Amino acid sequence: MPDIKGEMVMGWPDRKRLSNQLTTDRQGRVIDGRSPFTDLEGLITPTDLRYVKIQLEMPEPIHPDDSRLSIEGQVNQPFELTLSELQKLPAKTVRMVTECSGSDAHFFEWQRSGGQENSCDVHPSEEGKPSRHDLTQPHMGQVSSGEFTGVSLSLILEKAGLNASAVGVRAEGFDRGRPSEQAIQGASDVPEEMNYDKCLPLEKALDPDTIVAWALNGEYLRHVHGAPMRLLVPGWSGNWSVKWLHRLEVLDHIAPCFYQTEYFFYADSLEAKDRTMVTAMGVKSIITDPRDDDQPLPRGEQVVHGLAWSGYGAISRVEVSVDGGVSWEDAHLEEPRERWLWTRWSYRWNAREPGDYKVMSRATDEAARQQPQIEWNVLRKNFDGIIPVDVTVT
Ligand SMILES: Nc1nc2c(c(=O)[nH]1)N[C@H]1C(S)=C(S)[C@@H](COP(=O)(O)O)O[C@H]1N2
Ligand SMILES: [Mo]
Repeated sequence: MPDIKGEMVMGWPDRKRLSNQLTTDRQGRVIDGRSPFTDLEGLITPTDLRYVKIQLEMPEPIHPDDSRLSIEGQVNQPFELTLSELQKLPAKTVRMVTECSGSDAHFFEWQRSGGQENSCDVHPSEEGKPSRHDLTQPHMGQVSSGEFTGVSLSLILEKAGLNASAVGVRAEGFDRGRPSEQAIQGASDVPEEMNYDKCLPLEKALDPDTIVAWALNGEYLRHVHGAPMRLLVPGWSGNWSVKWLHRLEVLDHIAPCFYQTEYFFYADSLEAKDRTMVTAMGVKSIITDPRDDDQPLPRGEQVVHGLAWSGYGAISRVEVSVDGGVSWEDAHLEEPRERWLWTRWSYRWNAREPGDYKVMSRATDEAARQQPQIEWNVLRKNFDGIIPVDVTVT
């Protein structure tokens, strides 16, 4: 038998399969997951390796035959859809990155303190530079890409007939619970129990790529990812993509949903009245290889690999610096480069001289936005800063 140091897969020796970092409840059911996305090949995160995030409590699953999605509010013709009725409408498939606003959050504190050790005042137990590849750290690996199949939300709204007064669409999940201690810090009005909901501005609701999906990566959605029907809002932070969707309410205003006004916002302090709603993701590139904890590299040709994505459009450029940001050169962008998906990139680096290097990457999107876009904010949402990788060449 060939000596492949891995696992037996389908009866044959194979590479070691990756796994995600899972948190389970007392019954062994998954309630949280972080994706080993920096170790993956290709563009689509395998479903088993996706991240999982819930704000309230995991609901009990609903039998697909019993599922109902209601469309109500400022419409001419309120109606309900079962899953099989939804599947009879013209469908489409959208490939996209979804990222939790909190992913990489600790880099904000690390960067704000000038990259010093023991800098994290929010979770003092953490020391030094966070490692993007260490999934045991909080806030790591909360990003994945996927191929979602569903129906444009705009088509459903069209069927219902929007009133001229329509301004927002409140999407509600059937999961219920109380926001966590962390989420209620600074919140003025905390409900005892609530359904997860978000109120999408009409313009984004009518984007044909905003869909109500029932399938992911060629299979029916799984319970943890919001089965049987889920909203997907490509380009915007993961928290907009409401799972376990059971109600769409068209409103003549933007409803002050808890996770819109009290948690997913940008501000300088929790007391600040001046809050900006978190919507589109920033422009982000990360280096997946080499890594801070790698052994010293031998002199000669090296390849720097990474991923880049943006909430506003396809990636048009990635540049790499090996001298800590003094000079930059273009990386090669690998095809395909899709609107909502991440782009893989690579950079051939001829490391001629031994020494210590700071390797950095910087992305630009087709809307001409350059990394970074998101400033430090008290809740540390949507980190898209440039993090150098420390590499030694011998
Ligand atoms: N109904 C409902 N939808 C939800 C959430 C939730 O708690 N309840 N969490 C949101 C957040 S914060 C994120 S990042 C994504 C995570 O989606 P995933 O678990 O499928 O990766 O779902 C969003 N949709
Ligand atoms: Mo999230």
